[in-house]
Amino acid sequence: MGMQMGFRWYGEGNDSIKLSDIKQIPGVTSIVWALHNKMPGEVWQEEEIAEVQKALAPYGFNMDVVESVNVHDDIKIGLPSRDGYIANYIQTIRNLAKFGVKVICYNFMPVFDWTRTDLFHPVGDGSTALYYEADKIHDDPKEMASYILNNMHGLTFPGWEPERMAKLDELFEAYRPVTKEKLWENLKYFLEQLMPVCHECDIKMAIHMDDPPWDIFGLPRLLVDAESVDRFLAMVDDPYNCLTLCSGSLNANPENNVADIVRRHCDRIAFAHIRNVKHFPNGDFSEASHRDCDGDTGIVEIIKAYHDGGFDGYIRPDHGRHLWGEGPGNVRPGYGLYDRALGIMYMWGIWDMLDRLDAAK
Ligand code: DNO
Ligand code: MN
Repeated sequence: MGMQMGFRWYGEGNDSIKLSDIKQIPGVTSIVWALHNKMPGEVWQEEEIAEVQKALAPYGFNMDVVESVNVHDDIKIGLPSRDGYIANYIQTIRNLAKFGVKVICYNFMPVFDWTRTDLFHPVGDGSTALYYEADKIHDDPKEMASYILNNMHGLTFPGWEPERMAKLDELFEAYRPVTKEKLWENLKYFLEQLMPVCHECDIKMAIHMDDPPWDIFGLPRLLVDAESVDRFLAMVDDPYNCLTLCSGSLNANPENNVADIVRRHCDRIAFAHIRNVKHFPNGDFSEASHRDCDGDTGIVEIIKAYHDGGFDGYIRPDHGRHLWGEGPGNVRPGYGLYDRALGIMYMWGIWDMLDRLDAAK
């Protein structure tokens, strides 16, 4: 069957990109979606899911992949209240199953989702991309939060919403007892409750890699390299406990070899994110076009590893650059139309050629 191509879309009225535009990108069959108005811990109701189904139906897109159903902090911290939130998560899984959802992407990062210092950094050819400047990362999360709020063009990005930032002290206090080992335990507890339901519903849980893949502000991060991926898969050794293997997140650390991880665990990767990253000597990195030589992630080798592994899961271009008039005010950082569409054609180019070579063997 081969890889199944997806495109992340933020929903009617919430994304400037139209489904009719996505329809024109060759080979896209899945819309990667979410109910973005939902707070972590809330149950996703059937009527709300049905709305998305209704929007996708005229275009023939499936809704097989959700990114993300976010995990409530109490589950990550391991508070007694976690059981109630896990019960809600299970109800959401059951509701999603009624609509044929196959994969749920989520992450287990404390407090923050991905972190960058510049959302529209010039790449040098007139386009811009997400950028991480090591020197601009403040040790103090409050300073960091105010830097972010002042430099993100009035945008909020997941985990860094002003309402959450206002409660930063409380959140950090709550996470104080959560060591890295404790966080692993809490992740295990969460997944073990979910697995029987995932089997019943035929839905895979696919954890996203931590981005960037190292501890920040003294908060532990788990999914950071090959060793931690091994540990994660062995910890809950179940075919429904899977990865969202994000090439760019992992490769922010140049030591990580993403193609190796694909070769090792292809059958446990439910969802592949293809993102290219370029490194600079002082620890800075920029996101780049998907073309192999524009970054250091090894995109050709990664796609080849998926192909060799007989990958038939879901894949999507991850963050792209902002091109051809896309910029602050008209595009979600990293989620423009054009560069992701170019990335898809690049992936198909590699994939189709590998198919052809196999057929000629
Ligand atoms: C993905 C990023 C993240 C991701 C979440 C998954 O590449 O854009 O925001 O969606 O971490 O939970
Ligand atoms: Mn990703």
